[in-house]
Amino acid sequence: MDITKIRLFRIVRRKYFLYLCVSVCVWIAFLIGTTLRLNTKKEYTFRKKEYVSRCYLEVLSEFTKRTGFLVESEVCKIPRVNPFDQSIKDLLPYDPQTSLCNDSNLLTYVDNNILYINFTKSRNQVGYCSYEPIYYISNSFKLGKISGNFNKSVRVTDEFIKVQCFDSFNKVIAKNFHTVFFKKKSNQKAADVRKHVVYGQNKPNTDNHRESRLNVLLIMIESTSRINSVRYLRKTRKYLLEKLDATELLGYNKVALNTRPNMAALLTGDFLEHLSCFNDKEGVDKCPFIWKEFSKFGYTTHYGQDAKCTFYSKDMSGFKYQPTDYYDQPFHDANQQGTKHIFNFCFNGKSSSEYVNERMFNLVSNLKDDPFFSLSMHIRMTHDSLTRAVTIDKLLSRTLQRLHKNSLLNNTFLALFGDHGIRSGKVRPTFIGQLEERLPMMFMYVPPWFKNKYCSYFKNLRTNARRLTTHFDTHSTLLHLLDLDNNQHGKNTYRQKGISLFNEIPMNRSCQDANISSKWCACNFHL
Ligand SMILES: *[C@@H]1O[C@H](CO)[C@@H](O)[C@H](O)[C@H]1NC(C)=O
Ligand SMILES: *[C@@H]1O[C@H](CO)[C@@H](O)[C@H](O)[C@H]1NC(C)=O
Ligand SMILES: *[C@@H]1O[C@H](CO)[C@@H](O)[C@H](O)[C@H]1NC(C)=O
Ligand SMILES: *[C@@H]1O[C@H](CO)[C@@H](O)[C@H](O)[C@H]1NC(C)=O
Ligand SMILES: *[C@@H]1O[C@H](CO)[C@@H](O)[C@H](O)[C@H]1NC(C)=O
Ligand SMILES: CC(=O)N[C@H]1CO[C@H](CO)[C@@H](O)[C@@H]1O
Repeated sequence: MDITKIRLFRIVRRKYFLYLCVSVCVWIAFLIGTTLRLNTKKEYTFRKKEYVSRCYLEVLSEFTKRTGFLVESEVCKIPRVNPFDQSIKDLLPYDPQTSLCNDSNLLTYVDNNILYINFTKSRNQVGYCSYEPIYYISNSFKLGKISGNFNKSVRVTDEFIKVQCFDSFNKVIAKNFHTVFFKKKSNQKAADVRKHVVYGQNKPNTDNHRESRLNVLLIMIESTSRINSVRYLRKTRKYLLEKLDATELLGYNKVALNTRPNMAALLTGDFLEHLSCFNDKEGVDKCPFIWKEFSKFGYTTHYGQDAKCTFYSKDMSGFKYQPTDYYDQPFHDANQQGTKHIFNFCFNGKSSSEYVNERMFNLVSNLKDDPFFSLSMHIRMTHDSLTRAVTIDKLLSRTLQRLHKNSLLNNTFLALFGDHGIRSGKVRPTFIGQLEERLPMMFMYVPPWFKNKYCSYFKNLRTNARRLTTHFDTHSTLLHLLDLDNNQHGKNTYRQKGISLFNEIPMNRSCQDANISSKWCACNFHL
C-alpha cells in the first residue's frame, strides 16, 4: 500500500467516524426532544373552555337526542310529558303569584354580628329592644339569659337569637328571630361533643387534600318533582342549566313513600326499615348518616330544615345529641313556636324558606375556606302546594347567582333536589300526577376545573342523566366525593344499594336492579 492510499483510508475513516458521531448526536437530540415533548404534553392541561367542550361533545349528541322518553331502554321507559298537559292544564296557573310575608314588624337586622334596630322601618315607634339566645337541648330548644336593653345596636354573642322590641310604654311591638354566624372552634363541634363520631386520623385541610376535596352543598325542596321544576322553578333551572352547566337527572326515581324514608335512603344509603337505629326510643343518633363520614374527613357539617319533621314525629324522637356542627332545628323550633300546620310558612316577618336560604348563604360564605357539608331542607313552602315553588324560585335563583358571582361554588359539589313529587292536591290522582310523585327533581353541579380533572366522572354523570337513578345513587356519589382518586366507593361494596353517578349506570338498569319497588317504579308506568 502506498502512503496516499493509507492517508485516504484514514480520511475516510475519520469522515465516517464524524458522520457516525453526528447521526448519533442527532438521534440523541431527537430522543431527548421527544421525551421533553412527551413530558410537556403530560403536563399540559386543557384550558377551561377547550376542555369542557371536548368532554361535552362526546355525550352531547346522545344527550340532546329528542325522543318521547326521558329514559329509554329495553327494561325502562319513562315518558317525557308536557307539564301543562291538556289533562291537567286547568288545574294549574301558568304564572302564579309569589307568596310574600308581612314584614312590617321586621324591625331589626344583623350585620357582622351586630344587631341593629332599623329606624327607617320602625319610624321611632321602638323605645328599646332586648334579645334572648336560643339553645339546643335534647330534641328541643330553650331560651337563655335575656340581654340588657338597647336602643340602637348591640353586639351579639350567640348563634340564634329571639329579639323583642318595646314601645315607650314597655309594650312588646315586635318579635324578630335571627341566625348569626360564629366560627366554631373544634372543641365546640358536634363531632367532639358527642361520642358517636371520631375524627379520622388524616389531618384535614392539608393543601393537597383541599384541592380535590369538594365542599358539599345539598338543598332539598320538599315534594318537588322535575316536572314541577319545569313549571315553577324556571329561573333556577335556567341558571343551573345554562350558566352553571349543571346536570339534570331525568330518570331520578324515588324509592319510598314520603320524606322520611327517601331522605333516609339519601343520607344512610339504606332503607329505613332495614336500620334498627331508627327505632331507638332515645333518638336516631346512631344511624349511619352520611355527614358522620364527612365529619371523619374533617368537614364542618350543617343540617337545617324549616319544620320539626323528617326524623321528628310522634313515633320518632329526632336527635338526642346535636347531630352536626351547625344545627338549625332549635332556631326554627323557637321561631315557629305554637304553629300547628305544616303549610304555614310566614314567621315573624319572613318566610320559612327565606330563613333557610339566608342561613345557607351565610354559612357557605363564611365556611368557604374549610371543607363543609351542608344540608338545607325547605319543607313548608312546597309541602302542599305546587305553585309556591315560584317563591322559592325567586329566592334560589338570586342566591345561586350570588354564590356563583362570589366564586363560592368554585370548590363545591351542589345538589338541588326534591325528596319525591307532591302527594296531595288535584293533580296527584292524574297520570301525570302519579308520574311526578315518583320522579323528584335532581340537579348536580360540579365546578369547571372538576370536569377537567375528572373528565370520565363528568362524562358518566352526563350519561347517567338519562338512566334510571335514585337517592341511593346520590348517597354513593357523596361517598365517592371523599375518595375521588381511588375510586373505591364506586365498587358497590360500601353499604350501598346505589352506584356512584360518577360511574356509568347500566343502560338496562331495571327498577329491581336499582332497588325501587314496583309500586314506585316510573318505568313503563301506566295508571
Ligand atoms: C301587617 O302587619 C301589621 C302589624 O301586625 C298590620 O298592622 C298590617 O295590617 C299587616 N298588613 C297586611 C297587608 O296584612
Ligand atoms: C330597613 O328598613 C327599610 C324600610 O323598610 C328597608 O328598605 C331596608 O332594607 C331595611 N334595612 C335593612 C338593613 O334591613
Ligand atoms: C338610649 O339609651 C341611652 C342609655 O341607655 C339613653 O341615655 C338614651 O336616652 C336612649 N336613647 C333613646 C333615643 O331612647
Ligand atoms: C377555582 O378553583 C381552582 C382549583 O381549586 C383554582 O385553581 C382557581 O383559581 C379557582 N378559581 C377562582 C375564580 O377562585
Ligand atoms: C340492553 O338490552 C338489550 C336487549 O336485551 C341488548 O340488546 C343490549 O345489548 C343491552 N344493552 C346493554 C348496554 O347492556
Ligand atoms: C331489595 C332489593 O331490591 N335489593 C336489590 C338492590 O340492588 C342490588 C343490586 O342490583 C340487588 O342485588 C338487590 O337484590
